[in-house]
Amino acid sequence: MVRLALINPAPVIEEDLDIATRQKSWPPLGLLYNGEILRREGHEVKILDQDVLGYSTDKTLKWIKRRDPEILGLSPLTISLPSALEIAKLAKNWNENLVIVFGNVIATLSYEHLLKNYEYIDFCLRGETEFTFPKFIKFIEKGGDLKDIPGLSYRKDGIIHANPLPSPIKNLDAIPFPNREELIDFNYRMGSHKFTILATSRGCPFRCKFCAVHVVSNSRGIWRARSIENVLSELHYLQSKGYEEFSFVDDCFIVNPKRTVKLCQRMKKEKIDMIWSCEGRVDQGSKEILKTMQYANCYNLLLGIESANQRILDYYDKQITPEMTKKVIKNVKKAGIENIAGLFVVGGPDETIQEIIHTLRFGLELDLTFVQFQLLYVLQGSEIWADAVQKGLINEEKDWNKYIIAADIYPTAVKRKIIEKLIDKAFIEFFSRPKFLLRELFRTVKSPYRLQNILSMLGSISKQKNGA
Ligand code: B12
Ligand code: SF4
Repeated sequence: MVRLALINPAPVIEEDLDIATRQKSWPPLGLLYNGEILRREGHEVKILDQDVLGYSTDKTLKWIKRRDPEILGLSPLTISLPSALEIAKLAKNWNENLVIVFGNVIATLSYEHLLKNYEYIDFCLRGETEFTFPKFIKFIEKGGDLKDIPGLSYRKDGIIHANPLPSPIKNLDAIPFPNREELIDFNYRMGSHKFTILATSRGCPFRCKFCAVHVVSNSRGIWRARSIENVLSELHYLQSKGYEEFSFVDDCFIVNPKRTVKLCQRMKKEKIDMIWSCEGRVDQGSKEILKTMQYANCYNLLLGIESANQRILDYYDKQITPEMTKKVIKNVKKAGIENIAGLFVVGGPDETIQEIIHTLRFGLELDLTFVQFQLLYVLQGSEIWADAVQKGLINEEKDWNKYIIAADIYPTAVKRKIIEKLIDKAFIEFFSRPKFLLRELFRTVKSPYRLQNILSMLGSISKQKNGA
C-alpha cells in the first residue's frame, strides 16, 4: 500500500484567496479517475484542488507534509505549470525521498524539458493514465523494468527515456466512477447546488486550429464513448449522493446525435432530476436533439460560435458558418433551454480590427444569455502553436512553458491592448442593453448560476484590465 497525494495546481501563485471571490467550481476529473483506480487497489489517495481552494504554495506544502505521501502527483496545464513547479520543488526539499510524477497536457507534450530542467521531477506519465498509473505504483513498490510502463518518461544515467504512449483506452466503461467525496475534501457547488462534472466520451473528430484537446486523449479522428448504461449508472450514483447539478465535459458531447437523443430519453425515463449543462458545436443542434436535451433537464448550453467572419472560421477550420449560429440559437430558444452562452475568440494572426468588431457586435446582437469574448491563445499542442513555431514566432526551446496570446507574437495581429479595450467595451455594452437589464436581471437575482456567470464575466473585464 502506498500513500499518494495528488494536486490540481492553481493557475497563479498568490497569497490565499478568499473562497467567496473565486469562481471555479469544477473538480479535476483526470485526477479523480486516477485516484479512484488507485484507491480501489488499496492505496491511500487524497487529492488537493489548490485551484478551487485558493491555497498559497506554503499552505499547499503544509497539506502535503500532513499527508506525508510517498508519491506526489501533479496535474498542470500550461497555465498552472509555475505553481506545479514551485510545489514540486518545495516538496522535494522537504523530503528528498518523495517520488514526484507529473501528468496531464504539459507532461505529455514537454516531458523532455521538464525532466531536463527540473531535477526534482522524477517522472512524467504521458497520455491517458488510468491503466498505466497502477503499473507505475507497482514499480515504485516492488521494482521491475521501467520500460514496461507505457507513456513513462524518466532519467537514467543522465539520459531522458520515453516509453511509447499507451493506446487510447477503447473500453471507457472499464474505468470506475470516482467516489468524489472520498477523494477530495471539498464540497463543489454551482451556486447553491451540489455540483460535479463527468464525461460520457473522449476525443473529437474535428481539428479546430486553436484547440489542443487531442493531446491527451490522442484522439485525431478517434471518438470513444461510454455505453449509455454505464453513463446512466453513474448518473444514478451521483443522484444518490445528493448531487443536484452537473456538467458534461465531453470534448464533443453531441457528435453522435442518435446517441445523445437516446441518452437524454433514458435520463428522462429513469428520472434523473439533476439539471445539467454541456458544450456544443453550432452545427449539431437540430430541433429534435435540443428538445430532447431540454426534456432531460439541460438548462445551459455553451456554444462554440468563435467568430462572425467566415474567413476567420475557415482559417480556424471550424467547419461552421455564422448562419448556422443564428439558426441554432433559434432552435435552442424554441426547445426552451434556459441559458445559451456564446463563446467567441478574437485576435487571430491576421484578423483585422473590423473583423474583431464585427464578431463582438455579432455577440451583442445574438439573443444570448452570456457571452465569453476571449483573446486567442496559442495553446501548446494546437495547430496554431505549430504554425507559430514554423514561422519562428515561438521558440520551443524557450517558450514550451508559456501561455501565449496570439496578438502578442503575430506581427500581423491587432495589438492586444486595443483588443482588450474593445472586449471590455463589448462586455459593458452587453450588460447595459435594456433587454438584458429588464429581462435578465429579475431571473438573475433568482438564479445563483446566472449570478455566478455574471461575476465571472465581470472578473474577465478586470483581468483584461490588469493584463492577466
Ligand atoms: C473540463 C475542462 C476544464 C474545466 C475544469 C478543469 C479542471 N478542474 O480539471 C474548466 C472549465 C474549469 C477549465 C478551465 C481551463 N481550461 Co480546460 N479543459 C477542460 C477539458 C474540456 C476536459 C478536461 C477533462 O476533465 N478531461 C477528462 C480527463 C479524464 O482527462 P485529463 O484531464 O486529460 O486527465 C487524464 C490525463 O491527462 C491524466 N492525468 C491528468 N492529471 C494527471 C496527473 C498525474 C500525476 C498523472 C500521472 C496523470 C494525470 O490522467 C487522466 C486520465 O487519463 C479539456 C479538454 C480535454 N479533452 O482535455 C480542456 C483543456 C484541458 N483546458 C484548457 C485550457 C486552456 C483551460 C484554461 C486555461 C482556459 C482559460 N483560458 O481559462 C482554464 C485553466 C483552468 C485551470 N485552473 O488550470 C486546454 C489546455 C491546453 C494546454 N496546453 O494547457 C484544454 C486541453 C482545452 C483546449 N482549449 O485545448 N477547463
Ligand atoms: S474546439 Fe471543439 S469541435 Fe473543435 S477540435 Fe476542439 S473540441 Fe473539437
